[in-house]
Amino acid sequence: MARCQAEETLRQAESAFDFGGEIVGALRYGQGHINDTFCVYVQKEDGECLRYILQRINTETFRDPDGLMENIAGVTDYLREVICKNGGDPTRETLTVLRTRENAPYFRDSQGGCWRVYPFIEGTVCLQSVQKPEQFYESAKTFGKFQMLLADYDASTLHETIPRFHDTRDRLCNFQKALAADTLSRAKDVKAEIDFVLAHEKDCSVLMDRLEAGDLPLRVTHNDTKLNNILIDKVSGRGICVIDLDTVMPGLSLNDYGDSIRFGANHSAEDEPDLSKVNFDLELFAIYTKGFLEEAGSALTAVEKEYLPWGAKLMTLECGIRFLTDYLEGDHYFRTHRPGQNLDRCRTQFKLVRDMELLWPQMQRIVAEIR
Ligand code: ADP
Ligand code: GN1
Ligand code: MG
Repeated sequence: MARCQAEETLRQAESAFDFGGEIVGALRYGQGHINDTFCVYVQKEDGECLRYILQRINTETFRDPDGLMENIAGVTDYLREVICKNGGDPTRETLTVLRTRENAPYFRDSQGGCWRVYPFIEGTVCLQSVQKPEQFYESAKTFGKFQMLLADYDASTLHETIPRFHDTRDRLCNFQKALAADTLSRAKDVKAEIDFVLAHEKDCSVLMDRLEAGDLPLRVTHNDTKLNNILIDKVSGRGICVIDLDTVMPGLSLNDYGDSIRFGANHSAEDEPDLSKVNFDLELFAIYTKGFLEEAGSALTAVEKEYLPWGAKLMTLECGIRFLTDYLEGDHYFRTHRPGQNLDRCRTQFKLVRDMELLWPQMQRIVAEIR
C-alpha cells in the first residue's frame, strides 16, 4: 500500500475502532498468502504500548465478508465461553474480534476495503517451519483440540466461505480448465508437473467418494492447518491458539490432519527451489499423528483413522494442483514475491507426494500402531 493511502486507512481505522489509545505506527506483518496483514502499534495514555493485528480481508477470495465475519465472530465467541468454562485464558487461547464503535465485526474503508482487528496475542511465536519435533507435536495437539472444542458447534450456522474448498475433484477440474485455456502459454514449460497431475486423476476422488458414500462424516473443521496458523507460547513452548479462521467450515477431519502434515512434516520451505532439500519426514509424520489422535482420536471413526495417510497425501496433491493452476492462470490467487514462486511451491508439493507414495506402507504402519 502506498504510504499516503496507508496513513489514510489507519486514520479511518482509528475512527472506526476504539484501540484504547493512539495509533503510533503500523507495519506489514506475517507470511500469509491471502490477506493483507499489519501489526498496529498503539500508545495508551499511561505510555504503555499495545499491539493489534489489522487485516484487510481478501474479498476476491472471500466474496461474502459479512458471512465470513459472522462465522469468525460466532466461532470465537463460542470458543471464549468453552475456554472460560474449562478454566483457560480466553484472551490467549482464542482470537478475539475487536468490534467497531458501532459493534460491527469489521469496517469498510472509503474505498470499499474490508478491515478487521484482533488484539495481538503477546508472548507467542508463529513458526514457518518445524525447528524442534516437540513444536510439531504441540501444533497437532492444538489443532486436534480445536476440532474437539468445536465438535458441538452448530455447523448449519456456518457460511461456506469458499465453496468446494477442499473438493479435490473440483480442484482437478479447475486445473484442467486452466490447462485447456493456457492463457499465458506456460503449459509447455511444465509438462512434467502436468503429467504428474494427470497420473493422479483417480486419487483426487478417493476422499470425496467416501464422503458421498456416507463413510466419512462432515465436521466443523479449520481447513487451513498450516503450522503458521497457530501461535505457540514463548515460555512454555505449548501451542495455545489457532488463528486464521477464514476457512472454518464443515469439512473432513482428514483434511485438517493432512494439511498440517503437508506443510510441517518436512524441513524445507513451501517454495524451496532446490528439491533435493525437500524430503517427507516420517518421524515428524508419526509425531503429528500421535498428537492429533491424542486430542481428537476419541471422536474419530475407524474409517477416518484408516484414511489418515490419504488425508496427508491428498491435501498435498491438492495444494500442488492449486499452485500449478495459479501458475498457469498468471499467479493471481496466492501472493507471490518472485516469478516462478507458485511453480516452485507446486514442485515441493509433488515431491512430497512422491515421497509419501514411496513410504506408504510405513505411513500405514505408523497410523495403525498409534491407533
Ligand atoms: P493469512 O490468511 O494471510 O495467512 P493470518 O490470519 O494467518 O493471515 O495472519 C498472518 C500472520 O499474522 C500469522 O501467521 C501470524 O504471524 C500473525 N497473526 C495473526 N493474528 C494474530 C494475533 N491475534 N496475534 C499475533 N499474531 C497474529
Ligand atoms: C493459503 O492464507 P494462508 O496463507 O494461511 C490458502 C491455503 C493453502 C495455503 C498454502 C484461503 O493459506 O488453502 O493451503 O495458502 N488459503 C486460502 O500455503 O486459500
Ligand atoms: Mg495464515
